[in-house]
Amino acid sequence: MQYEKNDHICSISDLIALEESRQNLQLSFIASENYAPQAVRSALGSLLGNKYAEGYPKKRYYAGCNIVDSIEECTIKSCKKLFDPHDLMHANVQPHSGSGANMAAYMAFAEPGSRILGMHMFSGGHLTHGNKASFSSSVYQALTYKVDYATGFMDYAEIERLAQSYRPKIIMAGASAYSRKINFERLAEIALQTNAIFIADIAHVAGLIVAGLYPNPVGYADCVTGTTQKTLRGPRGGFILCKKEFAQKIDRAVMPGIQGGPFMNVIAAKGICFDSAATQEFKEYQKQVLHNAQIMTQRFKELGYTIVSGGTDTHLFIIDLRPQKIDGKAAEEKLEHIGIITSRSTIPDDYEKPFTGSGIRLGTAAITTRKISPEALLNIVDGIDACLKNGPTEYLKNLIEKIASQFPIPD
Ligand code: DSN
Repeated sequence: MQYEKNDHICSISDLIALEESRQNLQLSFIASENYAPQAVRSALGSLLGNKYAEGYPKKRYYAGCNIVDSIEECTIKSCKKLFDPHDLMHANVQPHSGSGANMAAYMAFAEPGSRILGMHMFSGGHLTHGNKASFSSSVYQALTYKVDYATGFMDYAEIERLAQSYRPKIIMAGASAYSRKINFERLAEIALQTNAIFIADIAHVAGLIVAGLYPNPVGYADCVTGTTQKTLRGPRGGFILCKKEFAQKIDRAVMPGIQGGPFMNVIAAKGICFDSAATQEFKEYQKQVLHNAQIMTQRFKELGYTIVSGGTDTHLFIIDLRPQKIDGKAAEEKLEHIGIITSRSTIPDDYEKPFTGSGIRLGTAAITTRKISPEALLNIVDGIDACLKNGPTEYLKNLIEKIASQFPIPD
């Protein structure tokens, strides 16, 4: 196969060419991935990466920043226009990642040792929402809430009960593997009642929010964190919106709190991403992302698979593979052999560790960028089913390569 790694190749440019080939010939269903357009990639590779600009526009610690100041100001403006049209919030577009954005948000609102309440990883929460392997649990005293195991949906009465008894300084909402709409208004009420700061992490659903297909926490949350590389289809990176009264706390927590110099090339690429997300074309793309996730879950259900929570309101869904008697890691590996790239996932009442997981998570943001047809998507689901049941075959690998070449990654 053209992208198979040869251990004798140690030229980075040759390896980049192989990776390009792999991305073209395989199909990404990783919910946190997308194919960023050429304009975003050009900004990332531009000489803006040469510029040091510690500080914020017009308040830098280096000379020569007048042009990058304008770039950062434009990016902030575009970010606010997308998520905060009523100008309620302050935006910081410097976080290098979503984890960094969450770290800065915690730092702005809570002293080390303070209590935080976030979603348990098996229920779909991110590592930084209080998982014991993350700073969010070693620096803070984290308690996690779980979805209702019977339905797979968030249990707001239970979150309220936990918030009232635990009295956390911060309530964190948002997820990496929860496919349903989140009631941000209800969580804001719980935070208000319990005197907690409410942070909403929209890393996964940001693109759906700007298209009006998912609730926007702006107006409810004290602080919103997000990433640009997932449904937003931009560069790898984070951003934060916070109520204006918290602007200084957030800016200080990002720099000098946890970061030094901002990546000006990435900030420019975020600006391009935000501008492209404001277009009608992007809204149509998001509708299709959602539709494709629904086509896939429907077909998987017809084939007898169990979808956690019974379906999806987003770009992603999790298949509970326990009835198929295959774990997530084994399923991920089998599918990789035929060019279907997924990520193993834990499920709410899992008995496996995250490295194995009892499920797989699939997302449709990347495949929709390739403008996949509904027919091809159904063929892919049938191919996944055949691969999980009977193992990877040359036939299935060729089928996926054929579909990949029919729906190339656009420039
Ligand atoms: N770990 C990422 C994901 O795949 O959802 C989020 O940071």
